[in-house]
Amino acid sequence: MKKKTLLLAGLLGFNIAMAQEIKPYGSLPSKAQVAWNDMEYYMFIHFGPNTFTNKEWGHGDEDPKVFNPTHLDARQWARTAKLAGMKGIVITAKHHDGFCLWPSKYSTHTVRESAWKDGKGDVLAELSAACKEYGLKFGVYLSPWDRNHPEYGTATYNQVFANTLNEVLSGYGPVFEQWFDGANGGNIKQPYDWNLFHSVVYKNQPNAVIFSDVGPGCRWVGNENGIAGTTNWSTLNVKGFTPGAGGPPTKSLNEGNEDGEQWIPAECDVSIRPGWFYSPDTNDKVKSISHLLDIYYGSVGRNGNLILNVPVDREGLIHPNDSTRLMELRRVLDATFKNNLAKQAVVTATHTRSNNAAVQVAHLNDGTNSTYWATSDDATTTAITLTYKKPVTFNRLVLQEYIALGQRVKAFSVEILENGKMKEVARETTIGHKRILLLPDYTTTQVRINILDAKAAPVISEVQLYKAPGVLATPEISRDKAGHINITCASADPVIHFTTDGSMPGVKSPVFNKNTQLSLPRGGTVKAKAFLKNGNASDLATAAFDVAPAKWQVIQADAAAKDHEAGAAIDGNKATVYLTDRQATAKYPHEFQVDLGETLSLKGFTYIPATGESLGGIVYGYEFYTSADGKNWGKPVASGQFANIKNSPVQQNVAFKATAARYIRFVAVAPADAAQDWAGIAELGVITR
Ligand code: FUL
Repeated sequence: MKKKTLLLAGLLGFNIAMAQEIKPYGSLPSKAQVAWNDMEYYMFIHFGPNTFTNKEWGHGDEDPKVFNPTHLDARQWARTAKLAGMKGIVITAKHHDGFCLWPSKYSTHTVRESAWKDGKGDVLAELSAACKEYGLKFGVYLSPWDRNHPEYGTATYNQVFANTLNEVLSGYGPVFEQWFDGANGGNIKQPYDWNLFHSVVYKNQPNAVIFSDVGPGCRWVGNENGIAGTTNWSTLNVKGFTPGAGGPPTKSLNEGNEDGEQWIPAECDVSIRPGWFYSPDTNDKVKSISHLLDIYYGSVGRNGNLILNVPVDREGLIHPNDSTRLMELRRVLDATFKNNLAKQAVVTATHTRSNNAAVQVAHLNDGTNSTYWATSDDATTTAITLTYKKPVTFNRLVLQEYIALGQRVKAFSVEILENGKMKEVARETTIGHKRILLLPDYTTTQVRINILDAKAAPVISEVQLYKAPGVLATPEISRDKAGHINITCASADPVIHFTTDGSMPGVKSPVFNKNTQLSLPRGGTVKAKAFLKNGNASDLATAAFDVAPAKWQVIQADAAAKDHEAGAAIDGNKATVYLTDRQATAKYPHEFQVDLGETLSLKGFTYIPATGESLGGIVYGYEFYTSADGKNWGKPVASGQFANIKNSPVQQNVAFKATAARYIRFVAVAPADAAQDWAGIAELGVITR
């Protein structure tokens, strides 16, 4: 080995002796990207005026005085992230409303103009110090789309944004990730100077990973559900694409591109609540453990990093409902990944690369992904076998590639020894930084991983096996049109206990089973928990209902698409949807009128869009009218846009000045997706409480 190459290998931080003997394959990660992938799980914090105004996209004209957290404690955020097992925090330094969480020189819409700490506070200073104290990495989100800045949309704005960036990236210590949001829901078009923005990032923070739809550090995964594709390449084709509306197709974002031009791994962003910002309306809607586990396995388990948003509340704290859930999740993950059963196995492989001290079969189960095993260059199919003296029971398989040398594996299968024969129990595609397979319990003395196809000699750093404890599924609470409540649980044997008085259900609370008659046609709150005989309990499910659509009737709607009749919008079931006729020539606006069957004091309405394969028709612009007689409607009681509904199609709650009415009219004014002329409603509801 030449001295120079050795030095190079050392400089690149690659693994010890002779690593250069394995030729890197394809697009490669930088050292910063490798370190970033190792972080796997970190916190997103959305915080700003929206926290106080119940908005998802502020308009930028909010009075900065609304920003006034009463007990802001960034150390509590950092402590929570640390205890949750997260490795860093990324905060919305500036969201679309333009409000800066630090006293920026380049804006007059900042914490300085707010009521908080008499304008003397600086959230970024407090958070970066707290992250340092707790050993967490610190990252920043800055939205180029700015609905406040007077220069937005003019030739000078790009420099304003660059100055703003420079201020943040030079003022608060090391930044591990720079999050650039591609969203732009406004009418003013501003061509962004991405080269300028990137140069500011790299000048100040050469190790920062830059997030956008096209990286260059990491990429948006194509949805806000936190779920990557089962096939997930960390490489992406970016030529011809730009961040935001000009981004690559959703499938590429979700699955990457095999042999893509650049190393741009997926980051899965999702909020622990339905919205990105805190709202008191969502205190009871923190995602369940079952849901969060699906997200964890769908992101970290599929070669993606998970950035989980935990919105800070109006006090300036992480709400106890969110932190409790994070700790419950941590307990489950710790119990799952405590005992690596692969460590007790004798590991063998069919093809091991020779004459390379860095390559060892023993590295496969040594518990670290900084060492590896590999085949010789001609062997792109191979098998790794774990053999046990006594049978082991497992239900999770973790595989990791040594990504510093590129992503290589294209297909693999898993077999176990059963009755003297090998039986295939899984067949999958990519691995990347980490792949976790969820399997039923298997008891066996031999597990084999067959690499069926690879771009080049597989370089695997880890094979791990675990036995995850059973987790009781969170109960699901639903209510039908008439107001009858149903509570189910996906786990087999538990007893479900519930309350309707707001108290925590315990084993002494009433039992819910198929004979239970529970009806809440006028609304109410149901809390439920599942219990096993041994005392184990699920996490808490809560559902708050308003008036049921028992007496409601559709009095006017557009022609409906086949199997999607108008009644589905008010049947209490969000799985059935009303879609206007997709073949029809009728274009926006679409109108929908309902007779509530009685006069109610209305304080707002709710809209759940139709999502899922081949549905769409998500409404963006809306008007909402009320009437006492179904004839005189007057001016709309509410109108506007459902902010961020395209990427995050969750229930929308719109409040308006209380009014007594028997008839309601929802007008879909503009679509979220300009290519879709039809409107869809999974459920329309009213707010009376
Ligand atoms: C989106 C934004 O529009 C949302 O408000 C949120 O910040 C999310 C993380 O990114 O593009």
